[in-house]
Parts: sequence; C-alpha cells; structure tokens
Amino acid sequence: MERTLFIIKPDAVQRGLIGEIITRLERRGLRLVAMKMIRMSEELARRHYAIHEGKPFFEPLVAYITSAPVVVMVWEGPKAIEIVRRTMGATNPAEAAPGTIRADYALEIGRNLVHGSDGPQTAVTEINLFFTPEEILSWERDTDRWILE
Ligand code: IDP
Ligand code: MG
Repeated sequence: MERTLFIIKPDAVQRGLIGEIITRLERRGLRLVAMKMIRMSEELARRHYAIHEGKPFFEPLVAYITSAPVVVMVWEGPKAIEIVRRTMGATNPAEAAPGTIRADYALEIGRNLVHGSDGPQTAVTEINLFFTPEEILSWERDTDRWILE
C-alpha cells in the first residue's frame, strides 16, 4: 500500500470542480484516508514548493496556490503515487492525455487544477507537511475485496 498527497488547487475550488475531481479518484478505487479544506499560508506554500525556489514561475506559483482555499487529501492504494499522477495528466494541460483531469478541465500550466506527490520520498515529506498522524485514518472499506485482489 502506498500513500500520496493530493491537492485540489484554488482554480479548481473556484470553478466548482471539487466534487468532480474527488469522484475520479474515488471511482478509480483509491481509498481516501485524510481530507481538509485550508487556505495555504505563504510560508506553507514556500515549503511545499521549495524544490522550485529560484525558477521563474516560483513567485507566481506561490501567489496562485495561496490565492483561495485548497482541498488537501491523502489517498491510499497500491501504486497510489503513480496512479494519481496518471489520473491527473501531464503538468502542462496542453500535453496531458485525453481523459485525464488536466486535459479534461484545464488549458494552461499555471492553472492546472491539481497537485500529486511525484515519488515515495516526496509523498512522505508532503503528507507530514499538511497532516498530523492523528488526522490520517486507517479504516476498513467493505468494497476492498472487490477492488483489490
Ligand atoms: P507537477 O505539479 O506536475 O508535479 P511541477 O514541475 O512539480 O509539476 O511544478 C509544480 C507546479 O508549478 C505545477 O503544477 C504548476 O502549477 C507550476 N508550474 C510548473 N512549471 C510551470 C511553468 O513553466 N509556468 C507556470 N507554472 C508552472
Ligand atoms: Mg511536482
């Protein structure tokens, strides 16, 4: 089992796409183990995107991610990190495969609706940045035996 941090960014919240986006991950079979709506502080945004510090898009990215509430989640499942990234589509919506969230609802890289951790180490770091251990729930889902072999 793997866990990944997933964020519904301000543009998706403003556009009323929270339900639509959660539905895609939920129907896929991934299990939701934590969720909250927050307004990201500038400090949290800078820490979350620290790897991009110094790049030309960094300051606009911090402004974008702090501009309105976001919905932060932890999703769990086998290969959850890769499966979520593939469900999101490429970073640039113009290059995202049809049927992905970014291809179906977005046009530009700076308004690409969602974030998902890009690897096991990043996932752990990012989850710890947004959630305390008590906020992450381990629960048995009755449908698991029809989703997981
Ligand atoms: P990812 O979100 O697919 O992991 P990253 O390369 O980690 O993509 O970039 C983080 C975020 O920074 C992107 O999702 C996007 O919001 C923003 N971003 C990345 N590259 C650009 C760019 O060239 N212009 C504007 N925003 C960018
Ligand atoms: Mg990234």
